[in-house]
Amino acid sequence: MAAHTVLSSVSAARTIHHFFLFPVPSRPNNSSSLPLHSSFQGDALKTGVRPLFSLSAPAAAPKPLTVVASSEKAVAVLKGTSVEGVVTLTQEGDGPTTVEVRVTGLTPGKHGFHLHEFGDTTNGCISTGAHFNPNGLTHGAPEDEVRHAGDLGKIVANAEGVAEVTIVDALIPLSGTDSVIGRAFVVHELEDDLGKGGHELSLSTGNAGGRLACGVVGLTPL
Ligand SMILES: [Cu+2]
Ligand SMILES: [Zn+2]
Repeated sequence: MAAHTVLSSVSAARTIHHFFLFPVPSRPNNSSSLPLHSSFQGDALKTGVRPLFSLSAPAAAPKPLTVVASSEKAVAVLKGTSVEGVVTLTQEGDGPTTVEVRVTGLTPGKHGFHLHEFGDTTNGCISTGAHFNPNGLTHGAPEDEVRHAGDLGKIVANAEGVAEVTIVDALIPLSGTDSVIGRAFVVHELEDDLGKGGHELSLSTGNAGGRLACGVVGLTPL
């Protein structure tokens, strides 16, 4: 049962799906907490009193009111010593968030890629804190049910050091109580062991090594 999808990658045409079925079993209130879809089907108020300024047309029958799902878009500009990139996030309604990633200046191969808790870079990427973990779980793979919300797995750089990938993930919304606006993406030196490496850091960070670049997620026009 997965909440995360990698749609495409320049270095290898991979497609990895990480969708939760909705509603997310571990967060039963999640889908109902965001009033993005609603309809009103109540009765019109009937007082039996004619309006003071009577119009010739009869009162319109009550129509169901539908609030169209909202869309949100956000961006993070990643900066490091030699690594940089741009991450764009879009979300429609309370659906999954699509994350488009392009990072340059990497060593070829796999690099851990996470959403960290704080959008604070006063002390460089270290002050972004730990992985975003609103549910108090241990570190895991994006496909795992037990994972940090911020566990987005890895990005893979090609021979030119460019990683380009599109990820779809249901645990990093752009609104609501678990919104990721104001938090930060971090690209790591090493591959994330997804909690399975047996290292003392495996269940907290995936033992992904140093932080090469980071950027704060902020809202941007659609
Ligand atoms: Cu990280
Ligand atoms: Zn984690």
